[in-house]
Amino acid sequence: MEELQYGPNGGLIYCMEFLMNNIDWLEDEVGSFTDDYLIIDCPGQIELYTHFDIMKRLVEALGRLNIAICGVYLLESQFIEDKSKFFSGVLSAMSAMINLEIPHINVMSKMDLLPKMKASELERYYNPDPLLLLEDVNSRTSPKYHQLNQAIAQLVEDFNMVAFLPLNITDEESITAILSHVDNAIQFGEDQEPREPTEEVEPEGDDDDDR
Ligand SMILES: Nc1nc2c(ncn2[C@@H]2O[C@H](COP(=O)(O)OP(=O)(O)OP(=O)(O)O)[C@@H](O)[C@H]2O)c(=O)[nH]1
Ligand SMILES: [Mg+2]
Repeated sequence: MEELQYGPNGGLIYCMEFLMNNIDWLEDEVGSFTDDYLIIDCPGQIELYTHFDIMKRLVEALGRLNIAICGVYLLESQFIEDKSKFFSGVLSAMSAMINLEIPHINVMSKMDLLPKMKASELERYYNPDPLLLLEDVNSRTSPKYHQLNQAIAQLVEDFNMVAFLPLNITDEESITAILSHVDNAIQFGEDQEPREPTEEVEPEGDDDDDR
């Protein structure tokens, strides 16, 4: 950023372009993994997934290495506190799903930070209920926007693509549930040969799956 006098977003785009121009490097780095589970933590700037084709190109490059990919979109649970913000998150998730065209799951993260809510109320966020948006924004916006509000709610309903799995980092079961959804999405393990038992003794309680 200093050298080229870019701002944070410009710097990020430059980095991603630089990576794509040096994709051989990435291919060498990931090429030696087999039967492993790589987690690539991607930057949070939504433009990378919605305005540019750079992530799609990255996904295609990984696909050429025969890596099965699952996109995992994380939306923080705090978004629930502002319904418009929550639905903008839903639309971003949908946009990323449509652009990337890969198996995809959506996760509502940081559930440990959310004040207690009724399960039925939470369900309206896990499977986004467009009425939540309409009730809230219609009461706060001038009638001239109501048709637009309705159109956005309708879009979410018509596509019906986005549902969230809750992730509470303090609850191992919620982590296991997400992992199994990812495994299912990429059919992890289905095309693997049974492994030979190894001489090594696994530490007790350790998960013996290599991911
Ligand atoms: N309580 C709690 N804190 C979390 C959790 N996940 C992350 N944090 C904290 O939230 C802060 C921001 O971290 P992230 O949300 O991972 O965001 P980031 O990776 O810095 O930013 P982007 O990925 O670019 O959005 C850090 O201080 C984390 O320790 C969680 O599940 N629960
Ligand atoms: Mg991050």
